[in-house]
Amino acid sequence: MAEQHPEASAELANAARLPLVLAELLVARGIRAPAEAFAFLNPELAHLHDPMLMLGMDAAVARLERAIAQREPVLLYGDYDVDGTTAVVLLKTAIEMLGGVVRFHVPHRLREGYGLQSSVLEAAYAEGVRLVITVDTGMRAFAEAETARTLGLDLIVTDHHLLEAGDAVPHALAILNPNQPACAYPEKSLCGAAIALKLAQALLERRDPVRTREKTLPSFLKMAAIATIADAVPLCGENRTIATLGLRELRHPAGAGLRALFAVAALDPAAKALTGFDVAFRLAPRINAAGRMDVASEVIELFSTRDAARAAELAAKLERLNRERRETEATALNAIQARLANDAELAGDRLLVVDGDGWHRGVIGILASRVVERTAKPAIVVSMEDGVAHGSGRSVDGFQLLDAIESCADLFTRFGGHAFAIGFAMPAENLPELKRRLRLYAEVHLADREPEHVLRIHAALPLDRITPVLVGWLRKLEPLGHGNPEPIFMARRVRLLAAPRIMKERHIRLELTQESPQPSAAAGSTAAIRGVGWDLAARAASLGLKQGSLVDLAYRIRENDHPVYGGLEVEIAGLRLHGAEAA
Ligand SMILES: [Mn+2]
Repeated sequence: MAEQHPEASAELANAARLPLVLAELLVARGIRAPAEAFAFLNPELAHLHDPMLMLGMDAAVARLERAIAQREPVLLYGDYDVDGTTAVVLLKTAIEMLGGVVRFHVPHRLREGYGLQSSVLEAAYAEGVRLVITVDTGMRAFAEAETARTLGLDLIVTDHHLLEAGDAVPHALAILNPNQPACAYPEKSLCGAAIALKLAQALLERRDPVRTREKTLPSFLKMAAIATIADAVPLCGENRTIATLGLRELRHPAGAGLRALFAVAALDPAAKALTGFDVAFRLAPRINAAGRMDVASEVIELFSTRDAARAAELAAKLERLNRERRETEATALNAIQARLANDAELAGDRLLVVDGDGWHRGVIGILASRVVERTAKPAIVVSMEDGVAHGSGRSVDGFQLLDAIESCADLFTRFGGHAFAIGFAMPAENLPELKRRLRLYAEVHLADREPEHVLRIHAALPLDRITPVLVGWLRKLEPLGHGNPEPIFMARRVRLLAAPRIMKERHIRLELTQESPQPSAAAGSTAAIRGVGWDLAARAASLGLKQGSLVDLAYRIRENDHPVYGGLEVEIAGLRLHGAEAA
């Protein structure tokens, strides 16, 4: 069970007049005061921080205003993922709205790779560009920043990636990154597109504060919300404001690109409000597919075009690329599974490093995530291609993967990332040495830690307390995601009113009722509620579940919108026979 603060929860529930279970969930998110709770549950524009609080913002705005006034071409240099491409779209739109001239470059993932490239800066200079703004990249582009300085190009870096050890930053006219120690900006975990949003906000507010607050800013929040959810930054603080208000704006997409993308993803936000889940699992993969499999610049065209036919064409291409990506991913994942099943030494490692020839570099990050999900261990997937090893890694809670990688810095030609996700490139012959060192590193840093698929229970909630009113309150926690997880509840002493019904040989359906919490209390049987357990048929059989069995459940609340048997139900995340705690 997650850490409990019963007094703080009861106090908050009383003071803010909230259901106790909601107060418990808020306290678990570090919220103690009623005003904080109110702000969390009711995000509004006024919660966005003043962009001028960000270190470097003054200088960045002044230079950009000069460029706009003189119609000097500005080069936006992005990254190829959702965060990087939406960041380009955001700034491009803002600068063009103010009358400026924009060019953009998003590197080709395979041909150019991650990060700023000196050759692109040189070409831009030759074409008359004197101002370059990076988005979602640039924090470690020391050599390229030097190229810019030598050429006489002004460079503004906007990025959220962590600083190099020792806090050194590249030489630039301004660096917007709240992770700099000297930056007093209150929200440290903005994604790249949100930092671009803050720069756009600063520019627009200086031109017309009222119109910006009322009209422009809300429309910019759409793109920033997609990136905030897709980039898996914690959905609290300013990120929550951006995500919530942006999702709300997405109900009425004005642009041809978003409309076309919704159509291929079979989403209709006007009919059914978008959730964080929709963005993370239906929109983001399609946007990302462009950068993974081909050219991310088409995403920028998609979100910039006013031509519905062109937008439909580009969205259809994303759809095709996403399907290709899924197939590529499945093939490689099968190969990895086979490797782990057949290589006991590898499977026993605390930090997994799996390599293969020619695995598509666009999907190695997703593959690493899948391996982490299945093994509960940090994992790095390496693709070998033409003598170069490209790696992408994902971590587990409490293990700083970037630190592990930094301890091997001399092996890489390029590396970077953050606590949970890293990427690198190095000569293929360095791989055995990397594996050797990481194995030692993991022995020291992951020694006292057994991989476990922990089911985190957030609050106790007997089934008879699930009501439409409570569910209405819980809905105010949306958008759910990283840092603001969907609550998992615990109910003890739940009675099966019938034997489990098996569906497709794998799943179960249950008819449940909550017994009184204490065995001694009068048997007050309450209304029945349906339960569904995906892939739990074998578990139910091994527990010998039958009509009358008494169980403890971990569950999520679901609203089934089926016209006949719709209503509230529980999705079972885990179950055991009541009284089996000690087992
Ligand atoms: Mn990013």
